[in-house]
Amino acid sequence: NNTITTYLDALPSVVSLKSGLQEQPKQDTIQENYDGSYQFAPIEEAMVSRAMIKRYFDMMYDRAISDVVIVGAGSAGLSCAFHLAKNRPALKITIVEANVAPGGGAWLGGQLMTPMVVRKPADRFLSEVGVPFEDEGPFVVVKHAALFTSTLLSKVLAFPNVVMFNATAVEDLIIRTDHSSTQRVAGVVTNWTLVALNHDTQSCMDPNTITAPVVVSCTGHDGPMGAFSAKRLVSAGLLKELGNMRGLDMNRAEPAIVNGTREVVPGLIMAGMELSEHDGSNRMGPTFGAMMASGVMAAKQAMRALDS
Ligand code: AHZ
Repeated sequence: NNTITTYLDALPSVVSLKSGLQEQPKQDTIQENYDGSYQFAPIEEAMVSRAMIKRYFDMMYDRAISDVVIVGAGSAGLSCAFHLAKNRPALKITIVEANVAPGGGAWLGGQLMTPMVVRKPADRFLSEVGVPFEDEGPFVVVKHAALFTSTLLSKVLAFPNVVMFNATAVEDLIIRTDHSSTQRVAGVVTNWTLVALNHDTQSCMDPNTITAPVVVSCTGHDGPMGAFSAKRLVSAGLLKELGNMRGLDMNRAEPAIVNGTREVVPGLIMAGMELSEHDGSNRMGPTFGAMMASGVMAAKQAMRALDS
């Protein structure tokens, strides 16, 4: 951390507001006027670059060693991060999300429709996060899925111990063999997603790593990027074959995902719809309670693993 800070601070200062900016107002005279005379505090472009670069690379430097890495910031991954960050403020929780926009499929409720259905008792998670809903008896409805996702995301990012790298893909797992010849996941291999998407068109672009004693994988069901860790476990010989997600059955699917949330290989906990590909369980379609409860379950398992 200090190395980077010192290096950046040692660069020749570019903050020379003397030339070209004399006509700018002094900071203490700046008013927020909406009468056509709105002004901003003076700035040089390099100040903006440095403000971002320093924080981003300080963050990467710090989180190269994390306590928990959560792969995928969909409804399961974000629910896991919320429960973990709230209950363990001292843990370095690092979320890696391949998409520019975190949230996975939880910006809509189903079939491009906006309301989100959550079966009880997972409505308790909504109350804990502060998301309002309408009670329909056995289930509740959030008026817009984006209200759930944006509220949860804002709460997760506000925890001081959470860092999120979005537009960053997990390309591989770090898999070590311990003294008893047990293979365990010890972190993730990452690349900016735009790099990950261009491995076939450019010469070798090596990745980066984040080590952590616990990785929680929540990359969703199969798709261009989904079920990432489940598929990697198969190609790495740690899982014989994918179970493959089965057809839709809400009543079977939701408890199977929540109760099946577990450490699938040492060091790797799997949650959310990725588990349906790993275990061969049903999909539930547009009901999101299991994603929240599976995320919470994964957080509890992560705490247990760290304590053991
Ligand atoms: O971008 C992905 C998404 O935000 C991200 N992701 C996938 N592969 C990644 C990788 N590195 C980093 N290699 C990666 N990030 O993971 C997130 C998965 O979110 P999701 O919403 O797809 O999954 P979820 O399990 O959190 O929620 C599933 C919601 C579903 S699907 C479904 C059905 O099809 O029946 N029903 C529900 C409720």
